[in-house]
Amino acid sequence: MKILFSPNSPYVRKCLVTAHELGLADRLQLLPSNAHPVQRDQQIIPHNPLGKVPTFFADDGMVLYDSRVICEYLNDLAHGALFPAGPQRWETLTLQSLGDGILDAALLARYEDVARPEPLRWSAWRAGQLDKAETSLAHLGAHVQSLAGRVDIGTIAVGCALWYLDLRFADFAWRERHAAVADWYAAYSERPSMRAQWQL
Ligand SMILES: N[C@@H](CCC(=O)N[C@@H](CS)C(=O)NCC(=O)O)C(=O)O
Repeated sequence: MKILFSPNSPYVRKCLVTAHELGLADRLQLLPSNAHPVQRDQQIIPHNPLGKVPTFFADDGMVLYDSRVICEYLNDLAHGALFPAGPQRWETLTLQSLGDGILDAALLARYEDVARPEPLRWSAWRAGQLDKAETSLAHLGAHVQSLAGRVDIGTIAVGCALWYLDLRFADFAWRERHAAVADWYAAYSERPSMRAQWQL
């Protein structure tokens, strides 16, 4: 199995953390990529017309994107329990959507900082994106007891979102306002899957 890789992509990381939790990380070969919304990576497009990473190549030749599909495929392959069945499934998938939504907003703010030409930047729009992270963290803080002891696609997505906020938005200082989430993440980020480092 192969995956188009970028070391700072939180969605790629989400797939790799998932693979690690499932005992599949060693079976994944990392391939170089340069996904960018403006200088688009032409080598990705024949496989994934969106030109994004993660893009994943299964051993049978099937190509999968995006991170949600890749993670569920890996879970099925390993007969894992990261996507629970029954009523718990919907809560877990919604938590995944919250983690991914924080990432979507943070990535848009990041592109505003580094991809958009300075004269075209719109600070209120950037602030609006980071406020999505803020309101989502407030929601997580109010329901933090529901995260306790859980390892599934929901907590993986949230963990990767917090990892990315630390990587790109240290000034956002989310721990100062969301102590309960910080406590949860302090323990969760010690998991071997979250501590693992990947490089080409
Ligand atoms: N919803 C997608 C998001 C993937 C995504 O936006 N990846 C970024 C890198 S972190 C990317 O490829 N950006 C290039 C682009 O926007 O064209 C997923 O979950 O995989």
